[in-house]
Amino acid sequence: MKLHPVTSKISERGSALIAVFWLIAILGMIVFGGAKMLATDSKYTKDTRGRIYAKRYAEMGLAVGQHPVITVDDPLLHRTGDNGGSYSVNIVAEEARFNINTLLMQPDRSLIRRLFTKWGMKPEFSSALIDALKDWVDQDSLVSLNGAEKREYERAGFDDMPFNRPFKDLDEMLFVRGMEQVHAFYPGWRDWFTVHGDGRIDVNDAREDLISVLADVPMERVAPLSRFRLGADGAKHTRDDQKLTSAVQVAQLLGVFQPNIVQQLNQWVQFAGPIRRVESIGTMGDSTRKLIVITQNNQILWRGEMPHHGR
Ligand SMILES: [Ca+2]
Ligand SMILES: [Ca+2]
Repeated sequence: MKLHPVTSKISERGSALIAVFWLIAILGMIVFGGAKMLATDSKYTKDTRGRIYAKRYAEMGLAVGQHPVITVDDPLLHRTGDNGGSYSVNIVAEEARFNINTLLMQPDRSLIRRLFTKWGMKPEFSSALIDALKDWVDQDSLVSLNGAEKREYERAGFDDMPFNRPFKDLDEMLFVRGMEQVHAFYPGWRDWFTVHGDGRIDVNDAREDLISVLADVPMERVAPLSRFRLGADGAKHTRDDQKLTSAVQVAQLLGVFQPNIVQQLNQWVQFAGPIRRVESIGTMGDSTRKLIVITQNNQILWRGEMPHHGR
């Protein structure tokens, strides 16, 4: 007997959801057997256990978030366990970030300069850092005005640097001269960047301050675009969210009408980036762990842990 196509689709989703529930139940049993915190445990034991269980919760969230039938508004993405631990999963387009390699390939440096100014960098420091980043990724060994190539790194005691190729991992950026200082005064720098995608920003998932930098408008001008995306309930990742679909629409919501800026936006934005970023935050007591998987067509591009900055 052949099932009616619609029925078959619904039952497929239904059984996939049951599979997810099973997954949670099984993980729960494996992970949390004997997880009880004892009143007699020392603070050290509690902290260690908290970190381990926070990570396990985060792993559970990742497993759920990677499931193909999960949608961004699914309540399964946020759960609290019997022992007080919890996970919360956020699914966004990886393209909601600036591709650092694309950014450095632009002959026009105004965008990256605006970004560093936003972070509070002084102009001289920003210029030197941009030069050093550029020297790191370009193939040649010709040092830019305030940059750093092989000789500069050797003098500082580092061999085999720069890599003279695009960044493959954000952590590689930390090798670049000047990035250590950036990391010290602004540990959240990673949240702005990616090394994946074609460099166009997915404006449906991009944060407000990034859009403000991208379009060179003050933060308050981004508010109408934010309200549009959130839908009538004013909440993110709910059924009534609305999708931006064109650069002209983005320009109108931001109140920018100069043809050159609309043109620039056209070149820099997209609306449904194909790379998925699943971020899972697990908590247990005072411990918080953030695990991330970046996937494209069910292939894992990157997987790892990142510091959680409370965003
Ligand atoms: Ca170079
Ligand atoms: Ca909404």
